[in-house]
Amino acid sequence: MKRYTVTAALPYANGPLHLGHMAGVYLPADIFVRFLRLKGEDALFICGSDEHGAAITLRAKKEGISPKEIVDKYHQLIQNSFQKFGITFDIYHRTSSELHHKVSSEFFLKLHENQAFIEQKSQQYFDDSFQQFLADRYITGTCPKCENPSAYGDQCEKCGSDLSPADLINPTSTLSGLSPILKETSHWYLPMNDHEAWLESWIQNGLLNDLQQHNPKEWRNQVIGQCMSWIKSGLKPRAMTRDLDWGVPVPLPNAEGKVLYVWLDAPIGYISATQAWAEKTGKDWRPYWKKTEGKDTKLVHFIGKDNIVFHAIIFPILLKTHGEYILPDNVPAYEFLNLEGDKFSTSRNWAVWLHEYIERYPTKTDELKYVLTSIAPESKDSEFTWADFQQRVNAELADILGNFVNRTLVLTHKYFEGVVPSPGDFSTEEDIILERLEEFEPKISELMHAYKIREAQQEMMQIARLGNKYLADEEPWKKVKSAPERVPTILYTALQITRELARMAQIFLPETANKIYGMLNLSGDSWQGPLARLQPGHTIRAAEILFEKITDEMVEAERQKLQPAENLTNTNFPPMKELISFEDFTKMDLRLGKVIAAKKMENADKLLVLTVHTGIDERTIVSGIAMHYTAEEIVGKSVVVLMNLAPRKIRGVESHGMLLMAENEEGKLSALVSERGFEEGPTIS
Ligand code: B3M
Ligand code: ZN
Repeated sequence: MKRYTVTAALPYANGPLHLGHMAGVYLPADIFVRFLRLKGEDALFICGSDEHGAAITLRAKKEGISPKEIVDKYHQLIQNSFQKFGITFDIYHRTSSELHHKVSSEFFLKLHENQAFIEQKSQQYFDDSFQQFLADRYITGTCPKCENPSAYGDQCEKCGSDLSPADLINPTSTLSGLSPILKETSHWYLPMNDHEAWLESWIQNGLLNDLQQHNPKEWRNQVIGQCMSWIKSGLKPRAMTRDLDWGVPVPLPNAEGKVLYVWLDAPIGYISATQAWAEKTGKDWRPYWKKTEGKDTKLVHFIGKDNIVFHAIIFPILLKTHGEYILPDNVPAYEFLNLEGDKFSTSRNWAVWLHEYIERYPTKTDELKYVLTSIAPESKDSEFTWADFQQRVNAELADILGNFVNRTLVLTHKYFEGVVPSPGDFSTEEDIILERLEEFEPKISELMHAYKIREAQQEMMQIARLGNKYLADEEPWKKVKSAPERVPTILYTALQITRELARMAQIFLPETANKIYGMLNLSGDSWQGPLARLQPGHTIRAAEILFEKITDEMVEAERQKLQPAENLTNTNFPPMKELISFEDFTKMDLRLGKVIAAKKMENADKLLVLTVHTGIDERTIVSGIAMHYTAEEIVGKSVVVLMNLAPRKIRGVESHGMLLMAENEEGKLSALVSERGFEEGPTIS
């Protein structure tokens, strides 16, 4: 028996889960664990909420409640969704727990004792108005690599580059919208550059101290590729602490106001969760993590591709430097799932939320599991659409799997009163089928061990296809008249196919497998050893429909729900300018005026020379709006005029004031015009 510690990335407790999360982490991890358990392996499945870091505090600020309230709210919601969707964690823990704080502080101290860190002073961005240092998501600016104007201090989501605040062009505080100042602070850095040599040999060849640790052929190409490109471009020291008041406090003297970097404490969360599980169940946690007690334990991290560096480089450095822990055996990382032609986005509300799906379709969890596994982004990004969901459920689950099982059971009742018949002589075809049935389990096991879960599910569907074709070829409903002696053998064979289908379906479609076992009047089969046959004389139960067809109405309704929310946080807009006082504002004399004449400025594409009637005078204003209005269009318009702007000569013409315009997302200007019924001249207040 092998021992496995299987982890699934700890979701940030800052929002609900959507289908992208499920397809690319939790569902494949759950299928893998269900597989191991049925194989009789000792598999522990660990997860929990990631409750620290800027992801949480920024969300709290946005919702106007405390970080604690945020994590309490979303921890509950996420945990519930997992449970209702049938994700079978042995424990779903949380990093705000006392135990986690204790475990991660001790881990940090041990690293500190082993000289894992370098303490270093540096100048870092600081928001003076909020009195806070600006790390990670607290700062945005232009990405130096792709010029995305809204890159974060830790990462550019557009080009995927890993950044530090100092890399950003035009850095801006996300707290105040102001440009930050620089201020000295001191932090503990992990000199990742010192670890390049062993990491390279371990990741590429599975070797550590010349000992084989894992088989590099089992690792996904993208994971090895991403790690090697990090290492090749040179690892840099990375700060492992932050100036924040939310997180695990740095357990050292003179570290007030400092907490552990969320990516230091979160993976340690896997260990603290294991300890919490052990406390609850009275088991020993150490064999699942420690080198001495768990030498042969396989540690497997299921993650999304944006977490590769943390699980395949940083956490292994920490585990190795700590000294007592095993390193991961594999880090199966998933690419991204898109939704109806666009990226999933929480801020734009472009998502199908898991808890809402479960609420609307509580009896259709297997349908969703099946589709998400069919399109799992194992080697490249993939896409979920409701039309594809309908197609796969109707044409595959209902028409093939459901149809085959239903026909088999209904006919057994019809012809043999629900009792498994005794077969006569098998045809060559049937001999081949019964032999083939023995081949699915080893094939699917092999695919599962290679983390090819999508293909493994297809293999399971082959059993249903085989059965469906067999019945269609044999037509027992006709043979009952033309060759009645064949019918017992046909249904006996079809029932064996049904049982093997249920056995394999247990990992992918647990509800469906349960239903089939219920109908077969059995309670399930392990994956150890060959298939046990249904014996003649065994009574089965009534047949029920496994899958209802997905209607066009459901597809339409779901598509309608996908209306992106009004986007108030559009990151294409420039950030707000510096605050001004009310006194500053009242200095402006704003009035309604009417443009009574206009002409283009010679040799200037953008400028119009306007004559504006303001109520107290007629004045000349040079305005840069020629790309948006022709002279003819602007004449007669009522406009808002800034009256007391100091006169300025523009191309030789003196301009007295300014027209106020509004600019849209594409940079198109339009005049702020008056409501009807106002005369020109009054002051605007
Ligand atoms: N909380 C999830 C994410 O990056 C992050 C994973 C932590 S795993 C230790 O979306
Ligand atoms: Zn970029």
